[in-house]
Amino acid sequence: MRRASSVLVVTVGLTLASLATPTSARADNPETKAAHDARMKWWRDARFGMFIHWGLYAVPAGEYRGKRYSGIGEWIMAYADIPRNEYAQLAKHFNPTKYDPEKWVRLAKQAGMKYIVITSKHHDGFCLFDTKTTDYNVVRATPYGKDLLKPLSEACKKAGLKFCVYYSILDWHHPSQYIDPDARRNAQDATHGHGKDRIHTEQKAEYIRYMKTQLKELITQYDPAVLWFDGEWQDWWTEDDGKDLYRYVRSLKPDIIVNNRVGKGRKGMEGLNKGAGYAGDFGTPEQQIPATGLPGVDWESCMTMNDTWGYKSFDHHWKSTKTLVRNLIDIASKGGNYLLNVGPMPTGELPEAIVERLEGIGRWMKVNGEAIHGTQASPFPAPAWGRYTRKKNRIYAEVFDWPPDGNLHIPATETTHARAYLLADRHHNLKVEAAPAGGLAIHLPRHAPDPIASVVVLEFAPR
Ligand code: FHN
Repeated sequence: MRRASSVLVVTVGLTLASLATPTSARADNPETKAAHDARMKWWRDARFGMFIHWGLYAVPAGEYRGKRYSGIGEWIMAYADIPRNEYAQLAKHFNPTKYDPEKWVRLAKQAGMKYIVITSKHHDGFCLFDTKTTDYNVVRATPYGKDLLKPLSEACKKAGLKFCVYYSILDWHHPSQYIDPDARRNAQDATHGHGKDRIHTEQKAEYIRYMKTQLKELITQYDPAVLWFDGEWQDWWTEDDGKDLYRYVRSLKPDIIVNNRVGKGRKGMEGLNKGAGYAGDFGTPEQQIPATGLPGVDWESCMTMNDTWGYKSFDHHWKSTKTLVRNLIDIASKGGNYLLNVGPMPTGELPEAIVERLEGIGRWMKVNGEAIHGTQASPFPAPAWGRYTRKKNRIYAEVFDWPPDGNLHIPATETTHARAYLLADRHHNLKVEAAPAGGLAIHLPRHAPDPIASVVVLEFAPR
């Protein structure tokens, strides 16, 4: 019996995107493909992670001095044009006494998430961790007075999830940076020139030292598995700066994984690299899913559950659990990871709408998780009725629209197969036969076991 992969070889016209080629920890010692694959393995198998945007911006929650802002919650300092010292006063009101990292980790794990990425410092420069570099941190500046990352990193470790941190290169609080006066004066957008951020050139080296000190604290104190950089778009940050920072963090922790926002590789919100050789280990599409799989490219779509990353009290535009599960399936079918965001409240609680969705995703994943975790991209183009993923000698057909005639057509090139069954009913074999038009026809029961997506497994005898 030939291996399933040879049985199911289908040439599909894919637009080969730029390949994200690994950048080594040391310029003179390129990482081998085998070493890179070993470093990326847990991340590729994970397929699904939790993004957490949390910080002082949760206090105004999208509203400031009686005005509500339509933009993303964590940009309130920009949208409300709040001077940095006035914004820093929010720290006095940040007291998440109901913070329960064990509960967050439990929710993530039961949802099938294998890693958690939390903002250690967003663009506002406020640090959620115990840092010696600035008093502008949760331990020194808030009534809460305790490190937020430490208990979360410990809860992740206990539960077997990877703890990861987001870190913004852009820092609106740091004295080295400012808004371009012309950009500010002429700002037509709601951000008052933020996004056109400048640095006092003579202070850039000092700021990079500041970042490296904080990154060393993050790596040595919390042992993150991924460093998720962001805020790299301003002109004063270069690809060489990114390569230097990439090598620096990998010199501290050689097996750490770093996204492509450490440098200047990404093409805007599409998130994939403009070409080869840019720093970073994976592409970062934001609020979108690539149209097709991208052979040879590691990528992760980061997306929100409503319309904001940081908590907003009046953003109730929640995606349904069905949409969130089908996004996960679509992304996995293309060989990517899904980084799904939650925005905690200033109390330390997660909005009930988020908890409900995580629990709903968990109910689907409890039955069907094996069709996501550890899978590779579909060997076929996406069918109209759903998606495919694959793992070893199995093809998983995630059926969104149950076929009215009860026949599911799979374009397998050979008809030799072991068996077919529903993940929701593993012990009942389904009838499989060669389809007149080629491929296989699997005879399904009358009703779909799950209205979100029902998974049919086509299992080929291992070679
Ligand atoms: O400006 C940030 C934004 O606040 C948020 O953190 C997203 C999440 O990927 N990244 C930037 C926008 O691309």
